[in-house]
Amino acid sequence: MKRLLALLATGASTVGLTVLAGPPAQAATGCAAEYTITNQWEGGFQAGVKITNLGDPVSGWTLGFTLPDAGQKVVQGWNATWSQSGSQVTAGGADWNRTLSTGASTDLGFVGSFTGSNPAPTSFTLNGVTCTGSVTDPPTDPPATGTPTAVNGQLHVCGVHLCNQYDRPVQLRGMSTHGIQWFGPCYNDASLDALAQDWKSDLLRVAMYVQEDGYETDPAGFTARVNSLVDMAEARGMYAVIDFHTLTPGDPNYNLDRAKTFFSSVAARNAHKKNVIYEIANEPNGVSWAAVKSYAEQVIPVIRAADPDAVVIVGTRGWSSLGVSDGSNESEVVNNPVNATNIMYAFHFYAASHKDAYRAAVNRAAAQLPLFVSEFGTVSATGGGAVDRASSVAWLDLLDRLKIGYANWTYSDADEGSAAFRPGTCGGTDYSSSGVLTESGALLKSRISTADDFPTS
Ligand code: IDC
Repeated sequence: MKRLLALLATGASTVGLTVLAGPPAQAATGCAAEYTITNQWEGGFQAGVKITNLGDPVSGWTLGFTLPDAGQKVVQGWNATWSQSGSQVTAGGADWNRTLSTGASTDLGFVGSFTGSNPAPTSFTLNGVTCTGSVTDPPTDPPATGTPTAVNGQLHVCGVHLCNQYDRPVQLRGMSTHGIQWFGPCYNDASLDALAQDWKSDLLRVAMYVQEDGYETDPAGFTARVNSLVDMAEARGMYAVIDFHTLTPGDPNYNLDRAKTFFSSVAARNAHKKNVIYEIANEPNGVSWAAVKSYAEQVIPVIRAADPDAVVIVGTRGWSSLGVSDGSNESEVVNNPVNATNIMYAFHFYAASHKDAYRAAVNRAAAQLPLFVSEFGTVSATGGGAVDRASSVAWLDLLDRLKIGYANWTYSDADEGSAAFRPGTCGGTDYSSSGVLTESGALLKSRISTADDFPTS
């Protein structure tokens, strides 16, 4: 709305015009549509339409609107099947954005022509229902100066590193949620303020289990919850790793259709954000690298279609051990990499279980593959037991030296050694005092909160 008001005040040309359908403060029902003329020239223009489903989940949709001037025509559109009859325009969902969960958005657009004036349509329908909802404008104000996302901006893979907007390598250090189906109360404004401000965390990994009472039981609800955590991280200047937390069964192809549906939705909804990294399969296990690679090569294009520039993390064989836990090693990936750019490979470890042989593999692999430690624990691979301080410190020193980013399991109050908070913490409001931390939490907070080294030139 800010942009529309500014435009009316200056009487500028219609380029950049944004019209929100429906009164902005109205209760969210059904759908919202945001129409933006992104470019205009003599007799022609380009427009984008962002639609947000504010009603029940849909598995197919048709957008309808009227072009107000008789001379306005859709010439060619994208991200939907477009047609026009008289002044009525319809756009039907494409394969990859046909499913829209509650709260999900997708962006489509077209090149048009006009003969007289080029006014914006004023009313939109989604599956016949008039869109009266309002969407919050995507944040246009950059996050507070000095936050990880403000300094680094959109990330990309450069060689074996993760690079920032200055094309310089950065190491992101942060925490992973526990399963959001179990520990939802741990992720609120107070806990995320503590993570961003006290811990000075660069990232929040959002672990969305697919099984174990996770995504498969309520796709729309979990998609909305993930999106809201992405927003909460963004508001605090942190990156968000969207983790499709497959674990049992270990073959990610079991969840291939769910992954396509989920990622088409979250990628379209978050495409304009700079803080999102997609992790497409937490820990493949009991499955060949070839099967994991095949899965990745089907899911990555779905993400790219909606969000072309985001970094994607691919899980590896043997619970994301680069195959080491299955008696293999990184050469299976080096010799047969995923056919995609701007990707990293996941390496996970639990310090009390995985020691020198695993560190040696990471040390070797880091010279050849972009690695991201999207999950690790200071304890045993069960997630419980005692903190192995010596092994944890050896690992963290190695990751610092190699500039490999990491997320620690877990920012939760689970009753297990890997949790950062003592049991019961999430029932209260204090996430900051040292008394709420476990041994693992205290160690990680002390490591993560040291000054970042983010080059800016
Ligand atoms: C563990 C949790 C535990 C839960 C279990 C089964 O800590 O509370 O009961 O999962 O869902 C992983 C997995 C991660 C595991 C963790 C510890 O990615 O889901 O969490 N771990 O076992 N890989 C290696 C260890």
